[in-house]
Amino acid sequence: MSFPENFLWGGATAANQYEGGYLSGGKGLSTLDAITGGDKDTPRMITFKTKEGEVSQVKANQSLPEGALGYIDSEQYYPSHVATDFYHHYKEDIALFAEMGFKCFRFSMSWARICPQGTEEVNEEGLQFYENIIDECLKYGIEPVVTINHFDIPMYLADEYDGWSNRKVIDYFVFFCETIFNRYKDKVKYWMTFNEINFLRSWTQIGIHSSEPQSKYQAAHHLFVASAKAVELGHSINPNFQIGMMVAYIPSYPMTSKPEDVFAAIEYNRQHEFYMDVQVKGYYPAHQLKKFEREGITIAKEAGDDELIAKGTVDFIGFSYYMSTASTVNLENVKYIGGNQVPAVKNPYLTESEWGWAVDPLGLRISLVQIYERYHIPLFVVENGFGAVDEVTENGEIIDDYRIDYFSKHIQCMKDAIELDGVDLIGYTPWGCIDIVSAGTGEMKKRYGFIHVDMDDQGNGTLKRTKKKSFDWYKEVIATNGEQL
Ligand code: P53
Repeated sequence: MSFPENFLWGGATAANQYEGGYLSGGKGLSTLDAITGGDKDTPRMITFKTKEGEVSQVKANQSLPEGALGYIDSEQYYPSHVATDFYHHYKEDIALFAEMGFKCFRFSMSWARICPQGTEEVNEEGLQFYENIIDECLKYGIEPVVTINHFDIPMYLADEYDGWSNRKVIDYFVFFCETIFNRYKDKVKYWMTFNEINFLRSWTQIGIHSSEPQSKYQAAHHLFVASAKAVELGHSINPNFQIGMMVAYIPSYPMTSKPEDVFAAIEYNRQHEFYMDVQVKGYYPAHQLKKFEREGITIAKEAGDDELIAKGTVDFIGFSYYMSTASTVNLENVKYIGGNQVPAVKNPYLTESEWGWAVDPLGLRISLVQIYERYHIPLFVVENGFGAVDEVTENGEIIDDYRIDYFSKHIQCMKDAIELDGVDLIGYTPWGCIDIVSAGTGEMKKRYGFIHVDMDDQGNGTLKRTKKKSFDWYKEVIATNGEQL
């Protein structure tokens, strides 16, 4: 058998895209609670109040005026407020995961549910909510895999501290980690600090008002220090903890064999390798320091930061893989495709999803090989999947053969990476194993799940759960430990 016997088959979600209950049980506001819905053509917006008290909005990836405060506008629709209501459906949902045979379930803890302001005041009801989820998982022998922070920050820390640009936020984050490590130390073994740390750059995600590279990299430094401290602390609380980093891995191929294109791909790939280098090797890579020098970026460090980063390296690399891209210096002839954060160069050998994400199963094997041979620590594919519009037939079925096709090809490539390349892969958690709100577009229409949830882009729906065709397919994959695809 190619997949190891204890391989962690499962699924993945994130609090703000799934839970809802945005003010229930003592939860404080998170930045993402002030981000509107949208679709392919309508960008998500941040609603806020200026220092002068005026209500305004900007695109979710843009900067905010200094002193602007996140604001919930009753005229707008915010998908995080109900999402697909895991808050009230967790027992039903985890029972469905168990029915599929999940060995693990990756979810994130909302910082603002546990520390409503992000500071050192703890909300017991929030802690209990996650304990219920964990207990429900353990009841079925499902290993909880916790993302400590997934794409948001308590609103108070954004409003009062300018989020991660402020060093004080490191202490608050470490306090949050200490709280959950202590509480769940005998129940949770697998942790990841920050989701897709290489994408953290906006008010939405890290609470910073400016979008200048200087602010972004200063905040990244604080995230690195916080993560390193969390890793050290976690290991001191329970030496069996496996604490990982999490990166969005989008490998870029040279468009041609022209050496300049090859170099362009190297430069593109450094964007994610930088974050892995710091968190796995424990130091800033030379090319990044040179880039800072060239671009006039100065990172304010405190004495001891470099040592902390060197000591607090992670136990495994969790990464998301959805697509690859291509790099070239001849930009005038290329076509651009969706991509999520930035337009991506179209690779003429690949087709794309409706949202313009290139479908490239071999790219997953390429990623596994590239990452493993660079870092030599265990890998965990913690996100992968196909966002698509699902049609519900007249008799209520969802025949998602396109999703089955996507997954079977990707799983085959993971198998090859284990069997033929010797990669140490510990698990696989397809994204949005049950339908949840899209992070990029804020819509429900872009679905990833094995389980359909009746909910639309305006927040209408019964929230009823229905198994898609892929549900039984994935159940069989897990039952045969990846032999039957
Ligand atoms: P949605 C961009 C590119 C690759 C992964 O994305 C990304 C993003 C940011 O949107 O994010 C991860 O929902 C992220 C999840 C997200 C998932 O990809 O835009 O960790 O929160 O839902 C899929 O289709």
